[in-house]
Amino acid sequence: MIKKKDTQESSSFDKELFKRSVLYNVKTLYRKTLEEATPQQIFQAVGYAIKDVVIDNWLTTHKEYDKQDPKTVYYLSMEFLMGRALGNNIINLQAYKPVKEAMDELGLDLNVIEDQEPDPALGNGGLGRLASCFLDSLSTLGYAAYGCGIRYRYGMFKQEIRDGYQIEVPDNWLVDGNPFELRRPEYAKEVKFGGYVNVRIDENGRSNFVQEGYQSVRAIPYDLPIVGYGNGIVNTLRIWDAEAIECFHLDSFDKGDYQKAVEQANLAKNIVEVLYPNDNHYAGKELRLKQQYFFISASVQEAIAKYMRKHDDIRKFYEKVTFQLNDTHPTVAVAELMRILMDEYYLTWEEAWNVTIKTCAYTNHTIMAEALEKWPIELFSRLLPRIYQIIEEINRRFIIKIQEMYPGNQEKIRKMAIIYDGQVKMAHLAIAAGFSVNGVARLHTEILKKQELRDFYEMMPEKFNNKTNGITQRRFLLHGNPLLADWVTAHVGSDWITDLPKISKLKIYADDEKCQQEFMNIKYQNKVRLAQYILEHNGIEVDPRSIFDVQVKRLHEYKRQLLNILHVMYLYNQLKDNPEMEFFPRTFIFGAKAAAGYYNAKMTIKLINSVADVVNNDPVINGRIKVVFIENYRVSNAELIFAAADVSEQISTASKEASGTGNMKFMLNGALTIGTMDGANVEIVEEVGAENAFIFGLSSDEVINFENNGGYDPTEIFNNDPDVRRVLMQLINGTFAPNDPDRFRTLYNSLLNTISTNKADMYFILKDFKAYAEAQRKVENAYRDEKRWARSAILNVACSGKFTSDRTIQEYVDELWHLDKVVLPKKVVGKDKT
Ligand code: GPV
Repeated sequence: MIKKKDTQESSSFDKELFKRSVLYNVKTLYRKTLEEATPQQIFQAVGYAIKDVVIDNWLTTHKEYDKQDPKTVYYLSMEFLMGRALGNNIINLQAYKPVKEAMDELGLDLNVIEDQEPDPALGNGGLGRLASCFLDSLSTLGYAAYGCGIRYRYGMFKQEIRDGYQIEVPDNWLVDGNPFELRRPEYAKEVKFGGYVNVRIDENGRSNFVQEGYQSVRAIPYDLPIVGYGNGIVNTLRIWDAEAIECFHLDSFDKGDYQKAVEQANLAKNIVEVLYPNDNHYAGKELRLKQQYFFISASVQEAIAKYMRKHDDIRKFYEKVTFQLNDTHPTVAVAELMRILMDEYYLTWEEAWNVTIKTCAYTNHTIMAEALEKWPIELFSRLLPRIYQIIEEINRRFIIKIQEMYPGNQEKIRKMAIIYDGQVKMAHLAIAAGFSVNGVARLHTEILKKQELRDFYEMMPEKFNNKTNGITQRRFLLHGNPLLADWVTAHVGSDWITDLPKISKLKIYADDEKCQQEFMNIKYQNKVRLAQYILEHNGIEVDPRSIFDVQVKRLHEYKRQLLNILHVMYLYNQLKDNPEMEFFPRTFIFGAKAAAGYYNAKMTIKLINSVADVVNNDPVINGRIKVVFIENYRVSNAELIFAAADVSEQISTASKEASGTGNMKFMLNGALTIGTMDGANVEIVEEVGAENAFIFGLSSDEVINFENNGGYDPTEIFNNDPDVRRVLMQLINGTFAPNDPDRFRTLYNSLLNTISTNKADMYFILKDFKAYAEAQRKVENAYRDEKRWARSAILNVACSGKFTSDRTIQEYVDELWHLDKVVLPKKVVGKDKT
């Protein structure tokens, strides 16, 4: 039975006013009529019209914050992978339908207009996207929050595929201007680098540490509005740009000044130039540390200045402010806070420490060893002399604490010191100087406690806690999959938009045949939509009746795209041997960017495209297997892809994926997971039931066991399994590279050769191959039973309630941040401009 159709929209949006505003903007911005304007210009005009509506709520929100003085979280992050703002802002203003109508009436297509917006891609992958989901939830739940980050001139590179290889193209996302940003020069801050520390006696006779002989840049904030869903709350994402500090007049500089001025101008230009495109990997570049200190110093300075505008006792800073560190990247914040408290507010070490340790909290996002940030002392102390001095003192005191707890135990100091072996260890600093250490899924947190951070957990168990990640259903269902969103609302009402667990009411429809058909029909339409995108962008025709089997995420060996494509090769061999065998047509869809310097990752992309060339064009296969690599995977096309997926590939080596969040987006859109017991997959299966997913492979305990005992020997599998051997030989016999049979030898070596690499198959691909192939057979059989499949898919949607970032944020608030809920006076809620 279908319930009454809830309206998902506020009725207060003034459509006529909005239309006039768009026309006015086209005129004043471009001196054009609508007919003359380019699509990009129309986007800008619509963007400014929406910003106009948002601005009023933004003002009201901050007036109210001023009145109510709520505690505020500063989410400090090198990355915010926001995705497009226009559609999301319209959704959260509850104005999608009137805006769409307004556009129709002006003869415009809202989808086309949305497509003009460049994806703000100020992040790599999961970590940056999580930060963006968190901001959406903070506003929607009504908590005062700032996201603080960097306004990179170039975000994540654009990926082009040429001849099957990835080419990186600069992402000049600001060329046409960003209608949503607001430059705030009145909040500019100076940030100092280099020089040396001196002791000076000030006018009050106090001896003071001062940095001298430094270079500095001016940090200028740009504010982006973060619109809450239907509640009138607008928080701020503050991203910092760098400008040169003018310190000389052209007629009065000597040679030294000129040199310095040029250097400072270069420093400013370089600092915010580009996002480092490494995911889960630390490269140790000096410029990266400069970026970190740049945005942290500016953000901490401003947080303190803002606090002091309303309060007089800096010693109680922590009562009103929390700094959440998104991984170790912003960890210099603890030392910068200490510096300002001591050097500028004259707090004693003990007083400053008491504030710092109650203000800062750290989230760990990986156990991958190569991601751990360790800066050489030489570099660190040269670039940040005063900050280094403070970290030395934090370290000295921390070691005393270790010794008190473990007298005479040198081993503990070796393993836990913040500065050791010529390096500054940022994770150790973050753990020692904060009140909380959290992992991002239950399994991940347990591994942190038992393995990676075991010594710290034993010493300070009270700091450790779990916050399983989540995603925003506003972007990834309401905006990304309007057909399914409307269907869900028609059946269970619209509460799920702000209360996702309510979506569990769908369970009663899982066995309803009519609902099953409706669901499969919506999925089919979404597959048609994606097939069109693939045809337009890849020139490949895919059959929307085939199983859409999707792996989209950063390319990384631990995520095992290689396992997926090796399995495709295996299926191809089977069909070639036995063309008449029963086989349900399947489209294998990949999307992934590889870090520019990551050879194996880039060769995996080439392999996927090479397999695609052969398989897609083989008449024996006759379209039963299609392989598609979607170019330039990013937030905007992700929304189309999740909506169209039947199968969600979550096949990381168990223990390696801290949480994963794509897994949740697929589930919310009714895809079934094929995956390992890793990260949040564990909790997904717990919610939906093992019978509605396809779980395979080694457990994290088994993987960790092998690792602790020197790995395993893949040659045995190679020797005894002819299917595996055949696939591996095809990597080096030219099957997919006829002109260059050695092209994929490095990939082959990574799986087998213990000579050229010191460990073979570090990610247990061969070890898990058989189990994966078996799980894939189960997928195929399950899909043949359409009713059963639809039932499972509906149950995936219905059981996704736990994985909203609203739940995650509420846990952070309740257990760590203790923010005050802000409610706006009734009359402004959902109201647009007057
Ligand atoms: I550290 N993550 C990421 O995207 N980039 C990084 O540099 C690091 C972690 C990811 C993890 O790999 C995911 O498992 C996790 O879901 C995500 O962070 C958010 O916590």
